Amino acid sequence: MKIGIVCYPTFGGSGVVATELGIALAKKGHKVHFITYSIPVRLDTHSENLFYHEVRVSDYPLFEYQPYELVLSSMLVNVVKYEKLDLLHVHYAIPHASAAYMAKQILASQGIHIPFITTLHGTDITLLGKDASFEPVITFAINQSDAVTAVSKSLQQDTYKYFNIKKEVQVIPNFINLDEYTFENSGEQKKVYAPYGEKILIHVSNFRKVKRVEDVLRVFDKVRKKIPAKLILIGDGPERSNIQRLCRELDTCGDIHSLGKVVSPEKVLPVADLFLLTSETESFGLSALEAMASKVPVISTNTGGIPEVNKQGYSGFMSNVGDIEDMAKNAVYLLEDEDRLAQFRSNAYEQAQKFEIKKVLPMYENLYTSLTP
Ligand code: GMT
Repeated sequence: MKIGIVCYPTFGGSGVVATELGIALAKKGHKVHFITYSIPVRLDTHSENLFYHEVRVSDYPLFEYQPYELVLSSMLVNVVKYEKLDLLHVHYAIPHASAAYMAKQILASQGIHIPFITTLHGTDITLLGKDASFEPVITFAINQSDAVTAVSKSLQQDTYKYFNIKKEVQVIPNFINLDEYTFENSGEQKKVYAPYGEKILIHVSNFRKVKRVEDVLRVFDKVRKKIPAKLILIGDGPERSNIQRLCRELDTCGDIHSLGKVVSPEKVLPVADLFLLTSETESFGLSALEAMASKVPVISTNTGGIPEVNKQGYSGFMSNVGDIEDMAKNAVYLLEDEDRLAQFRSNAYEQAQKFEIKKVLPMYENLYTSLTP
């Protein structure tokens, strides 16, 4: 099959899922065309089945805002037509679903019929999409999609709640490729971050407000008062300066390793003893799944789709959003007992196995087959 994938090429979860999906499809012999504004960060595999089409908006002085969506639609028309694609799969509704709808209509006027699938990832529904400035377009584009998927039951329900959706929203969860988790040198690497055998807590995100990274620091501060510990921060984003300010205020900067954006977090995650995910809302929590695949238990909030991923008292613990005391208490409970920690590590890995790519990929392939002649 020839599949066009539209996504954000950045470190965000939707781009990661779209890229890993494309790579897996290419390995199975499908021709996969990525259509976006730069090479997806995780697209480091070279394959005769993978193609990249850059969407470049020229900087015309009349525009205060560049019309990316129109250029994307035109590019979709061209790629579908000249590469003879069978379907389009767009990740993150804004603005990809409406761009795909526009391309579909243009192509239909030329006698070319192409189905498009919209995969909803989270903030395109729970934060941005439901905002009045987007809502009518998003509702329309979702209803016009040939199929719609959401990455968790929670996101499926939020979509029905916030939008007047006439289509079925199918749940296809995020997935993980456990073959990428090799645990190479993690013992040696651990000493780099924690030379005196301190426990290591880790957080990975795009440092947006919704992640409540300040709570990560506050939980860490409480934990290190009880147990010698270090914190690794992976990622970058708008909250970084607030984080720096808070670590100075709490006097914890010396125990924090900020690694910035890391292309392969699976190479660092296995050094950690606990993963912290303090989000206000989270449709799934791919980063938590990546931690569990690294045998790292998860201390998280209980919001959105997180309970579908992190099992209370098994792969980790969940607390109400903002309940720093409870999160710190649960973290100490796990870190203070080696046997307990080892048990939770193995549970976390077992939980991650439920989301193995080989279980999830056929769901997408079946959907593709159902939409093509
Ligand atoms: O905000 C992010 O975490 C990035 C965002 C994205 O779309 O790039 O992630 C969302 O999609 C991920 C992949 O499906 C989910 O695992 C994340 O939970 C979701 N983020 C939120 O809902 C906040």
